[in-house]
Amino acid sequence: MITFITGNKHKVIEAENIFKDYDINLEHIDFGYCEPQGTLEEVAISGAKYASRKLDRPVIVEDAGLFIKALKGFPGTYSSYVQDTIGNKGILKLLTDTDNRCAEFRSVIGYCAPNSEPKIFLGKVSGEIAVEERGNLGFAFDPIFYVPSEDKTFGELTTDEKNRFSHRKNSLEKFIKWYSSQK
Ligand code: ITT
Repeated sequence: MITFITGNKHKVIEAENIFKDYDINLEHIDFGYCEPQGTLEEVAISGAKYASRKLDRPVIVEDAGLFIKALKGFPGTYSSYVQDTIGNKGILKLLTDTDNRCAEFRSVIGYCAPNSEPKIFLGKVSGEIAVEERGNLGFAFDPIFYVPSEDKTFGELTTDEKNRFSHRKNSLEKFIKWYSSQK
């Protein structure tokens, strides 16, 4: 059994959909842990270690972010704050008249068991920032994250479709491969 620590129910839905193809039981707990300001990797490492010790069980945590090239990686590690403040409309405004709309979603999974040190797994997906919000599926930045190969935003993809190639799919798959090889 692995416990996914997150306050984000959309992440849980996506993770459950990915784990169902594997022989690993996943439970979910919304257990607040203090996130230091730092890189995605630092946040995932400290969160996983803290939660595994507090709850005395193996856990995964995830820290994710949207990195926009023309904004030199912003909002990156500030993604939660930016989503809660200026939101998608604010991001679109920052990119008015910007030709280079390349962006990347990153997800870092931190895994830790009570008596071991944390391990991290990075997943990425490339895309572009759309010129307007499209679709009402997914969550947060999904309606402005456009995937050219699909000609759709993440907001227009079902969970199954997003899970074919998302940053979360890539990080969780790396984790699952490593975890399964440990058994
Ligand atoms: P935790 O409890 O797991 O920390 P969170 O929602 O705070 O949940 P993060 O800090 O990892 O998640 O994410 C930073 C921001 O990026 C936050 O506003 C998320 O909603 C958003 N985000 C993360 N993954 C996303 C995805 O797949 N699609 C759209 N937005 C995403």
